[in-house]
Amino acid sequence: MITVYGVQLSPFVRKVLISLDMLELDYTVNPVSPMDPPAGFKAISPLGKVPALEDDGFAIADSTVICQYLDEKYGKNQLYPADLKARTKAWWIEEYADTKLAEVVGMPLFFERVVRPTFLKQEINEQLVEDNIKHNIPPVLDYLESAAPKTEFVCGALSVADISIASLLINAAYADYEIDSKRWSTLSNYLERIYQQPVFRKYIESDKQILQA
Ligand SMILES: N[C@@H](CCC(=O)N[C@@H](CS)C(=O)NCC(=O)O)C(=O)O
Repeated sequence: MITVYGVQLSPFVRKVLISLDMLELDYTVNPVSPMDPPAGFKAISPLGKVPALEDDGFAIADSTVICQYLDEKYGKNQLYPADLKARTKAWWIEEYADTKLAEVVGMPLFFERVVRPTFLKQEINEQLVEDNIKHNIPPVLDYLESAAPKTEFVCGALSVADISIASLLINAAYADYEIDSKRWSTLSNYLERIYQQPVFRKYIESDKQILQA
């Protein structure tokens, strides 16, 4: 029995949920908010962050650790390709997304424009958002434009590399940030291909319902 701890609007939680769907595994979600975790949550997630996952009592935290565990235990290299060079590329893109891309689309964009007003009922620091959009996001998208494939996905078939990038950039879209499809055309087309995948469409649909509610 697999339980995922975390809310699906978190890009790291969404990454794990989509990975579980790719592996066609059954799971339940315990919608723990990292802002109000239940007592004892640190026993499952020592840093107090989401996602965490429990598999028959075996608890692990961090989306990358979780995805690697799931692919090793249940996958046949669906999340990380078998070929070493392709797998290494997936590790790098996943790392870049979860650190650098998350840094520019997490707190100074999605948190400010969505979490702050919707869930915390606080004012948005729009100046901080605008500065971030002007100065910090473009170099990251420039790099992703150079790394995005013109056809298919980063490692050929859909892998954790694509899931990591798209899970974060979906949140940028929810925060009303539209990627300039002329300046970043390869990236825009690549993202569209990912969003059309059934595993993504399912979560995009349910995210919409959560955000509307
Ligand atoms: N590297 C972690 C990052 C997880 C993360 O930062 N989660 C955020 C929610 S999107 C969180 O729990 N933040 C609460 C905190 O930093 O205390 C992963 O890949 O799982």
